Amino acid sequence: MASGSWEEFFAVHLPPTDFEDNRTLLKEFCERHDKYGNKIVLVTSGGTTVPLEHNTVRFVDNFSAGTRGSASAEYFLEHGYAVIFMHRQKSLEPFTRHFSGQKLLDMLEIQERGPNTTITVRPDSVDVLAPVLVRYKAALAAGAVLQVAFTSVSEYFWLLRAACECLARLGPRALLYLAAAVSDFYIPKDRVPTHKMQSESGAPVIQLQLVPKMLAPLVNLWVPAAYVVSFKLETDESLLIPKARAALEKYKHKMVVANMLQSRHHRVILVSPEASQEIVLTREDIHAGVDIESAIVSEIVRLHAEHLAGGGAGAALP
Ligand code: PAZ
Repeated sequence: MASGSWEEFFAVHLPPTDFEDNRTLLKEFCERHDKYGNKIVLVTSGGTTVPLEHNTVRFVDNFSAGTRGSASAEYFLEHGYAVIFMHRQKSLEPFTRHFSGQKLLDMLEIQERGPNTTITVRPDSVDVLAPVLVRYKAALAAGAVLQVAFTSVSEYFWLLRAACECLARLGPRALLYLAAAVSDFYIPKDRVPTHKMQSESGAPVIQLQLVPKMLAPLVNLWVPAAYVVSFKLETDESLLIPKARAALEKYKHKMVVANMLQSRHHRVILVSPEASQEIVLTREDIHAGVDIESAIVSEIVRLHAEHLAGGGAGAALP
């Protein structure tokens, strides 16, 4: 087993404590939707942490709030996909993302009449709440969403591999939409202290190591027939497209959605081996609250359908 390889990562890092429960849920979900010939998308969302202690008080984190993943999950449901939403614990989730902070409480009114207290939705909030509630209840009734959560990078990888192993049975009907911001660096298990680091010991020297690239086994071994879309985030525009193209060349998957940190919510570039296509929201779109994920997901759904119609061989951007 090569040092720094993905095999070594799984050999060294133990699965999370709730792993078997999640694996059972993933298996049941995939078997059920496979039986009906449904398409399933795995949406990964939010950022992974790198713990600095085994009993974790402190960790390295990243910026991702799960905006992209949670919005995309809703649009995939609208397109008839069953959705595995694999997200960072406490990051944004489909449907509830519309009511973060105190928004939901502000939509409610309370009438306190002794034991007959009633809570109602403010009349001016019904139009906001009702459409989201209708879509949420429909997804629930159809059993169309399964949510599983991770926190650390190792929990993410264990869940990712388990989800892939369950999705493999769907062949090309499985779509992977890997929008999570996964740490490129971590601290190997044997160099992580058990207990909270103490300041009396002086300033700690922390040496990070490269995380193995899981896209390679994912594309080649775990879900070889699936339609795989990865994401690439950069802060230096000159690196964005070259790095997206390099990833496609290296891993041979179907698409990279390239985005810049500063503009990610109104501009992305869909890069495929054959072409690239920019999606940009206008000022009016942004003002009207249009989600860029609506256009991203529509285009990916179109390409996935072409891919399926072509027997899983490949489909080109316009
Ligand atoms: O979660 P968010 O909406 O704030 O950000 C989305 C994103 C930038 C994390 C995503 O679009 C993305 O690029 N993910 C991959 C990041 C990476 O290069 O690892």
